[in-house]
Amino acid sequence: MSQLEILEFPDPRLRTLAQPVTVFDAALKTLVADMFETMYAAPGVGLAATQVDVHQQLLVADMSENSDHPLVLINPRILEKDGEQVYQEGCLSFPGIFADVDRALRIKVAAHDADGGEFVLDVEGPLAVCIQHEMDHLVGKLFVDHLSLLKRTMLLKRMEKKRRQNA
Ligand code: GNR
Ligand code: NI
Repeated sequence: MSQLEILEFPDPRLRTLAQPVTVFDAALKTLVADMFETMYAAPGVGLAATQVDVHQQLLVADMSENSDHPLVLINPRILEKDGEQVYQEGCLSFPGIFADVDRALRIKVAAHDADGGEFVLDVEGPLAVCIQHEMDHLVGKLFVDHLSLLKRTMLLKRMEKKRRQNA
């Protein structure tokens, strides 16, 4: 297993549209294992392939207390969504910045596992937030895109300042 490098904003590769996975082979399983290793080490609760510069529709997540409920979603698609929730989000591609984002409360999502089998997941609350956040990455969308221009500008300035202080 190996840890992968996580792209950070404003890397333009974060805006890439991911393509569907068509081959469910050993290389895909290695990628999934490496993404889990990268996510747990960060530490994070989710990771989209886009963030490790792999432009395929693949995401991993684990929002469980003990980090023992790994979820892999390949070629995920939303079947239903309803309700609304506001949750304070962070993103491994935006170290140190957090903001409240409005999303659906509950989603029903169909996806494939690493063996190609299809399943449907009905989730709500924080896990629903995480999956929506990761699915956004797969279409090149970032959590700050959900904010008002004013809020986004303030946060990005704050991030720049932190970056300069750390340099
Ligand atoms: O680790 C992460 N935490 C998080 C917290 C609130 C809402 C979403 C997330 S996802 C994030 C990891 C990440 O950047 N995934 O793309
Ligand atoms: Ni993210």
